[in-house]
Amino acid sequence: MISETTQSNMAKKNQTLGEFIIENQAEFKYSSGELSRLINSIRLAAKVVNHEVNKAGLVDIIGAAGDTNIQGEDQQKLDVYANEKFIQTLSNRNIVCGIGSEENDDFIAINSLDENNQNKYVVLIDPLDGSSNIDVNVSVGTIFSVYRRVTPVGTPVTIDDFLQEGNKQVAAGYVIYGTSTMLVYTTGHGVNGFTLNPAIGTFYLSHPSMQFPETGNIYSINEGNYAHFPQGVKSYIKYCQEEKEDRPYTSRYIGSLVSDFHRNLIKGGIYIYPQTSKAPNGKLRLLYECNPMAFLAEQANGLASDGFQRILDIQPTELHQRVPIFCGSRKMVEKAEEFMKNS
Ligand code: AHM
Ligand code: MG
Repeated sequence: MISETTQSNMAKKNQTLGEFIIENQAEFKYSSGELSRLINSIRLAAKVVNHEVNKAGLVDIIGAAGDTNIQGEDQQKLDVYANEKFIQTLSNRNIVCGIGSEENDDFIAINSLDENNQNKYVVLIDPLDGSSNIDVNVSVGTIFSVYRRVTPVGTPVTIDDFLQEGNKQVAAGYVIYGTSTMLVYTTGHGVNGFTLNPAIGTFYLSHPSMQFPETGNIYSINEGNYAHFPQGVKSYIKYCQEEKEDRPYTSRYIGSLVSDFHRNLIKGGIYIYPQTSKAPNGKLRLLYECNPMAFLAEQANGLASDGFQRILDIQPTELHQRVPIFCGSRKMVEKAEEFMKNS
């Protein structure tokens, strides 16, 4: 269900992200301004990372990872750089009480010994997803997810604050560093997309109330793994390729979750990273990739499943847990689930 407030934003296409955050602050039920400050920090870190990502093609000129550049600064791998920037931005501003990152083995407790730390939120982040695409100038993304802590405010965060079901998320989103840089996010009141004007460093509301088309004609899966897929996925792929009604569908796979998801969100489609005989839980991480994308998908009238159950209802047992994912246009995900159940 999209709220009236969100619908009213349809008319405000040239609104900046900053204005949008302030205007919609009240939509959030614990509206203390903390969540707004958090989204603001992500916006800032996204701009910094975007600047660096855009220079990636100049690597032969300014130096590769491990080199020292002309100013005497060490060049870092971009995923390490992005990780540092997001963590720095969120912790320096004293906005969250804990951060979990796909790049770090363990979670980080912020100001864990400071009883005055009244922050209520933890963030889980994949700072640069699909980073192998950087070397070939293909879009990559940042994915983030926000939860309200479950342990008492003012005490150090524990693993329980991070191992929450996805349906407890209070916000989630991604930044796509593509032909344009966009920040797409939800606080549980629909999904809105903002495009960066790089000349002035401002994000504008360009895609209000984003919705997955109910069905589509794109399927996105790494078919190179076909031999290792479960029978249900093999049969669904054959269904997509059949000459019938609106099929065959088109196959599109960038290998960058954020980009594949974003295209399917706009055009209609399904993204699948299933379990395989080599990777029985699939590849993607529940907390850093699947849950935030699932929250966005449902808020945009789509679905996200592990083939049998809703992603958002899975109880996580570990920080870096992997799960299979089937995500996108509602009817397509339902169809794929049907094949999984019947196989
Ligand atoms: P990463 O977190 O190591 O970057 O891996 C995640 C990426 C996703 O963006 C993408 O959809 C998937 O891995 C591609 O995997 P594969 O190359 O196995 O198809
Ligand atoms: Mg990743």
